[in-house]
Amino acid sequence: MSSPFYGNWRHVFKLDPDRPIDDDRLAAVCLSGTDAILVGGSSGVTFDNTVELLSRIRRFETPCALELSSAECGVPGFDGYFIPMVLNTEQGGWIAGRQAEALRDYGRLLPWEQVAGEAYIVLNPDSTVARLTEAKTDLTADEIAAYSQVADRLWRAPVLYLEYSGTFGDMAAVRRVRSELTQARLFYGGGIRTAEQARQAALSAHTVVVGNVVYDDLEAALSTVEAVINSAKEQDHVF
Ligand code: 1GP
Repeated sequence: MSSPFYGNWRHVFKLDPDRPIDDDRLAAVCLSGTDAILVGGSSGVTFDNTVELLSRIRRFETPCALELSSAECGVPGFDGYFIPMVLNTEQGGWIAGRQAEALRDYGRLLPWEQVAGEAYIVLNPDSTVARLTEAKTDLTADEIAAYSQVADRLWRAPVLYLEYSGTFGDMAAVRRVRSELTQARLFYGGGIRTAEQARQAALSAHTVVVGNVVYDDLEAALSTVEAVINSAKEQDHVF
């Protein structure tokens, strides 16, 4: 079987269609050497602002994928699509209900060979996504590991996403999750604002997602690319 579209990603910038980004900043992000741009957001994402952002990213060759958290925003033309599911919520709609509705209405339109389920564990109680999905974020390391096994071993989800959006997470917990995975690729995102944090995240997860800092400190954001790529090279050398 060939590698999935995200199979080699080590560093990813996540851009929110609902947040303005000027052409210079977008060019710097796309030309930074990152492996891909992930388009997604927790609120205010529409078909129109997603189309607009995609068309601007397409001036560059950087691969670009969409997190499809609402069916109406299913814009064609991305290199890949992730369908998020939140594991640690008691609101079943975020686990499978919304996804089932979307597939009922739009499933026939999806380019399935470029679609991957993305199992989220949401861990920052103050993030928009945690509030929106009513995620149970006060998990122990054992509980995080157990939810990860639900995704990896029971559901065989291709991507497990530890989401600390807005705050830098517990790298020991992230490393433990990675060490216990049998097949899923581990995405880490949340609070990366320096090259050193990016390096630590790259030592802990397979793929490092950098979001907010793009909008408030471009230089710092760009420094995370080299930090992750170098860390990945070191690990490839050691292992
Ligand atoms: C958000 O995981 C990403 O979904 C990145 O988090 O915005 O905190 O970098 P930050």
